[in-house]
Amino acid sequence: MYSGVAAAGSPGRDFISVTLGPEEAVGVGGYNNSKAWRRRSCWRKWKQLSRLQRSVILFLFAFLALCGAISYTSMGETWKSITNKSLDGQRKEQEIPRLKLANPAVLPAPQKADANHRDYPELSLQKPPKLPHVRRGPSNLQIKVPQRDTRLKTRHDTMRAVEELVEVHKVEKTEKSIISWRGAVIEPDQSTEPPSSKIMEPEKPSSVEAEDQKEPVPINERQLAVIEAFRHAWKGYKDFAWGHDELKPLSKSYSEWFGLGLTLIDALDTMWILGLKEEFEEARKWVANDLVFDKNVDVNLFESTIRILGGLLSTYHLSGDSLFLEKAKDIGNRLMPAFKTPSKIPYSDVNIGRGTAHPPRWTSDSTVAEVTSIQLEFRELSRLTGDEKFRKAVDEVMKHVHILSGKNDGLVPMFINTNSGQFTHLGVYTLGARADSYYEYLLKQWIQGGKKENELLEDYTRAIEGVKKHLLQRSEPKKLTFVGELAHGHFSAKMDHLVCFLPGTLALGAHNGLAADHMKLAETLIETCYQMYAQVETGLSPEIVHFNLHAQKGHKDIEIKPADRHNLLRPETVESLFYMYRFTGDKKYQDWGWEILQNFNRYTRVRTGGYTSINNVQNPSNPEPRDKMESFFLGETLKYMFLLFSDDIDLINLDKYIFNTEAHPLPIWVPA
Ligand code: DMJ
Repeated sequence: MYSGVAAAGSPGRDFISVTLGPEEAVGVGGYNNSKAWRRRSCWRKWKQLSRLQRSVILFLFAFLALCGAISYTSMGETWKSITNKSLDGQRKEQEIPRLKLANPAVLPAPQKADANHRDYPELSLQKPPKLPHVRRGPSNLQIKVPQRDTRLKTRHDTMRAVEELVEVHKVEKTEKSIISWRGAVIEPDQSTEPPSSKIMEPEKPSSVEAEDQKEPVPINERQLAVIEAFRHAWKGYKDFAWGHDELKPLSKSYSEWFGLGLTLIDALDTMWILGLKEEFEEARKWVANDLVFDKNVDVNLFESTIRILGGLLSTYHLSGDSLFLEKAKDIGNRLMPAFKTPSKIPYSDVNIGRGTAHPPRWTSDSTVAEVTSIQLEFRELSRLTGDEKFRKAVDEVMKHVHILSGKNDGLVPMFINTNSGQFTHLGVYTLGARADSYYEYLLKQWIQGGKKENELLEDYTRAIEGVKKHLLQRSEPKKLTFVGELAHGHFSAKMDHLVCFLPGTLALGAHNGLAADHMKLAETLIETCYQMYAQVETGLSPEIVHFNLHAQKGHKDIEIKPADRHNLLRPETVESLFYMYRFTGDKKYQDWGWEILQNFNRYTRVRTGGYTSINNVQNPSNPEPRDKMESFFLGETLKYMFLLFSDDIDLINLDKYIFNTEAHPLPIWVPA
């Protein structure tokens, strides 16, 4: 309360003095705090002031009120801009947190663990209120933002539980622990037509994000064991091979193939699917800061397409992070010189820095499986970028092979010449190395494109008939159906482990409406693939087996030659087990996969981190470690294990996604 105004309005002194005096609050006759007295007293004081004094006081009031109004508005602006800046900052530095912002409870959003606690302390405890979706995606590229995981939800207690599972044997003994974890529902873009063969428009951002309302499926004990295995493998890679192609876990070093961080890229989407936030974020930083394709290095077109281009595209789809699409475009463009050949059948090798391509030194042939198993990736790259050249190049290869002579009831030879465009080394037919994924990609391209490209389906169904006619036999004593090889009319009872992709592919075809006997065949073949593990001393399959066609006392169905008894941690059997379990729900497939995981842990796990290929699956006391962890162990084997053990059919829904041959899921353009 103002009081006791001592005015000094003398001419020489141009100011007003307003003094606050407690004594003024005390009126004559003592303190009277009645409202009426206070009002009267104020009014009296006011009247005692000169006009000048009153004007000055009024002016001061007005001025203060104005200042107040201005600072209120600017604080609001500042607050808004601070909030926006922090969001932008998060988006730039780590793409994942922006997903958090879209819906923190339901997105996989790999990010620093402490950031989780800091920013979303409620995440581990309860479902936070829904926040409005933040539009994601690279508007500058005008690409379609994939609809992605809407349910990869992790809880910190899950991760803690994983950390405690240091030894897998502990997991085996553990009673069912109740660990709540949200599985992923990955919603690919469902609304897009396959690109036409004419001018393509790039995919545009969708206007509405898919919202998944389904209840999350809790993670189970076996999935936890896979997570633990992955983290152990990753630890080795991180400690001794970070940023290099492959870990050498025994010598605690690395090997280079292309010098492009192959294991790291191959493992990106596995980390996303397993919900390994910290690991993903760290790897993402490496991709952002250290992955450079402008290098004078020869890469194999097929391997770099399925592992690098495929890995980047699928990670883009799962995470929505445009960094991965940018990198995919970069490598895609750098691989294009491979197609500059007289026949348009691509060369096997490309120098991605120089932009030159060439066949291997000793031949002008390419491998049939290699030139026909790059299509899913390049077609998807065209769809995302609107640049048709990628799709044109790979479609041309398929059209060419479709009409080529030299097939045997749909079965293709293993080599094709880049000059003439003709098959070479005619007369040898296998579903194993050098031909395997030709068959896989016929079916998968047909599914990817919405089941419209009839030539692909035709070639696939013919080939399966060819397999039945020429390559199927049964072994003794267990009468296992297996896929052998044909060489110039002679049947060989040899089967590569690689052929074990076939049961899964057959099951996928049957699921997509192909003949029911494809599923029957898948069931018998997966049994054989399992026996390729179960009948061996370590419980791990060798690279190649020979089946006994005649019963002999004391002989099993399977013979293994010394040169073939290695195991490279390959995925094919686990891959097929995954498809079989998804389509039949028969738990035996999960149990078989669980046995395999345990045997990988027994015989290939390296104590200091990582897993190793082994030289001798027949010697449990010394499986002879090879000192190499292939990138596909993280990219494929452990991913398929995790999916096999999941009971959530929406964790990479097979009606919405198609896996490339390196287990990188890409969207089906027109899903069922
Ligand atoms: C992977 O690179 C791919 O699965 C490919 O199709 C075959 N070889 C390895 C795994 O065995």
